[in-house]
Amino acid sequence: LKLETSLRLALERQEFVLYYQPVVSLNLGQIVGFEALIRWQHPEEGLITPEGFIAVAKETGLIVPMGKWAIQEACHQLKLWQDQFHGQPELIVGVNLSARQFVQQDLIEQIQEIIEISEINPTGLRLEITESVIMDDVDATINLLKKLKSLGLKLSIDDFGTGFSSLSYLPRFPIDTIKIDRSFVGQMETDDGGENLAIVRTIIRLAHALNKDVVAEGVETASQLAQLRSLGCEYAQGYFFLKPVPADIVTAFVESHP
Ligand code: G
Ligand code: G
Ligand code: MN
Ligand code: NA
Repeated sequence: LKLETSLRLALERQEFVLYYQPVVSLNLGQIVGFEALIRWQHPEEGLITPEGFIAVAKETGLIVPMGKWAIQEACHQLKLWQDQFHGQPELIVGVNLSARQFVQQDLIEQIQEIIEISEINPTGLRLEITESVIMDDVDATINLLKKLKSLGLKLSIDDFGTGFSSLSYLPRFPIDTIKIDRSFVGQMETDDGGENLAIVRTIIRLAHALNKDVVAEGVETASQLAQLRSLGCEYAQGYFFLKPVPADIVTAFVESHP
């Protein structure tokens, strides 16, 4: 079977699941939210990560219905967490939004409908958009981002630093959070010239100058964590804390670390 056909069937058969990776506050030492990441629970081959299928999903446009399902599923889960952890500091759930999803004519209506049907408080939803989405038509992008923001949700730029977006546009984007790409964090302490450390430091300063939160991705060691803390980074995610896991495992984790 062609992968495209298999993916189409998998969507119909509801074989996709969301895994969640905690985002941790470095000041509070607490989980402040999660990033939702799609997985394919294949009946014969077991759990398949997006590396194996996301490129084909993007090329064929299947990422549009898959991505919509992911937003619906993440909002359904967010509603459960908002009810269960009501009264505790708000948990933010981030969902990736691909370029093909971003340019759909009815994107705003779709997201609005998902928010209404799931009955979430939209302040707990964060859509993660990469720089590549943002580059094409800047004014149209800003308009669309403003409409998304008016739904009450949060926005982040994902994989920041890898897309060569013009920095001059950044202050005009109504985004809340900048996520530092894990390639910089991963090489922060190992490259000879210290370029990656310089990039991480610069992104953190830039984010703070623009009043944005900053999340470091791909933190794998205690030493990287200490370095990020000393640079004033407030939030991080990565295998050092927890790899992406099913919803019930992160629920148990939050219950035991109130
Ligand atoms: O979970 P990780 O393995 O490897 O995810 C790889 C990439 O797949 C992520 O960087 C992200 O861009 C993409 N991805 C994962 N889950 C989703 C999703 O629910 N929607 C979209 N649009 N992309 C996703
Ligand atoms: O591109 P995006 O940021 O949406 O996707 C995040 C990807 O990074 C996911 O595939 C996730 O599984 C992966 N990831 C999360 N934490 C780590 C980490 O500490 N190290 C590495 N190598 N990958 C990570
Ligand atoms: Mn992401
Ligand atoms: Na990223």
